[in-house]
Amino acid sequence: MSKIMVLGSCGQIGTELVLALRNKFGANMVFAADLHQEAPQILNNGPYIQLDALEKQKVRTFIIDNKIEQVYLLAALLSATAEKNPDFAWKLNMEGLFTILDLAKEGYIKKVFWPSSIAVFGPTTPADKTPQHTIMEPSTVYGISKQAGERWCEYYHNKFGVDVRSIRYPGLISYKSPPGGGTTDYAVDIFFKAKSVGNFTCFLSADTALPMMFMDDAIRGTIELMEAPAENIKIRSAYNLAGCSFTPAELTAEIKLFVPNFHIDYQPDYRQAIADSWPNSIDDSHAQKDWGWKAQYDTKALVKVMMENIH
Ligand code: NAD
Ligand code: AKB
Repeated sequence: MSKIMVLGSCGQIGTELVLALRNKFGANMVFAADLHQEAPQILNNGPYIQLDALEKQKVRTFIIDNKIEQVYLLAALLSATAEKNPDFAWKLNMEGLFTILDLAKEGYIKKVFWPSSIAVFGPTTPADKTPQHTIMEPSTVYGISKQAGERWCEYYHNKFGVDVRSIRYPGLISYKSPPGGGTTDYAVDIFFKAKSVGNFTCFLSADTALPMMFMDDAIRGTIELMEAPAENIKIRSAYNLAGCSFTPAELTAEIKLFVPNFHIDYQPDYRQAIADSWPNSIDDSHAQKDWGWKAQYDTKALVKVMMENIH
C-alpha cells in the first residue's frame, strides 16, 4: 500500500480529495500538504505538513524520507488570479510540476496526478463538444501553463516511463470548499448568494456557456483514473472530462425553481474575455472508452444537491 501526498491540499479540490482518499486508503496513508501553517479542521483526521511547492529541496526531502509513492499536485494559481500575476503564475504552475516529475523519473514516486483544465483550449478551438485532440491556442497565462504542463507530462511518460495521469477539469462546483480565483467561480458564489440574500451580481454575461462539474463527480473521476490499469491510460497529456454545461441565465432559471424571487444582474469584467476563449461544452468520449468514465450529475442534479446542502 503506497503512501499518498496531496500538495495544495487546503483548496477547493484538495480538501475533498484528501477526505475521499483517506476514506478509501486510511487516514494515516494520506499526507495533506499546503502553504498554510495549519490544516483546516476538516483535514485534522490525518497527517498534515506545511510545505511550499516551490521549495524544491524541502519537497524532495519530505517525499523521499517519508517514502511517499503517489503525489497529487494541486498547488497552482487559477485563471483569474494568474492574469493578475502572470510571472508568478508561470513559476508556481511549472516549477512545482518539474519537482514532482523529476522525483518520479528518479523512481521515488510511482504515480503522479497533475490536473489540467479546459483552459488549455483557446479562441480558435471548436467551442461545442470540444474534442480531445483539436486546435489548442490558449490565450491566458493559466491556459499556457496548463498546456505546457500537459506536454511535459506526456514527455516524461514517453521518455522516462513516468506514470503520470491528468484530467482537463471543467469548472468545479462544491458546497464544502470555496473556489480559489477562477473564471468559473461565479457558479459557486451564485448558490450562496441565492440562499443568503436572494440576489447576485454575475461577472460573466447571461449567455456565457461553460463546461462545469459537480465536485463529487470530479473526485470520483480522479480516483478512478488513478486506479485504472496503466495499460488503459492511452492519453498521458490530459483527458477531456465532461459533467454538464450551462450559461448564467440557464443556471438562474434552475435556481429560481428553489428560490422563485432570486434576482441576478450582470456586470461582466476582465473574466468575460477568459470565459469567451473557453469551450461551451466538452466531448469526453476518450475517457469513457479508455477507463469507463461517466458523469453522474447533470445541471438539474447539481443545482438540487447545492441548494439542499447550503444553509
Ligand atoms: P485552490 O486555489 O482552491 O487551491 C490551491 C491550493 O494550493 C491552496 O490551498 C493554496 O494554499 C495551495 N498552494 C498555493 N501555492 C502553494 C505552494 N507554493 N505550495 C503549497 N501549496 C500551495 O485551487 P483548486 O481549485 O483546488 O485547484 C487545484 C488544481 O486543480 C489547480 O492546479 C487548478 O489549476 C486545477 N483545476 C481546478 C479547477 C476548479 O474548478 N477548481 C478546474 C480546472 C483545474
Ligand atoms: C478556473 O476558472 O480558472 C478553473 C478552471 C476551469 O481551470 N475553474
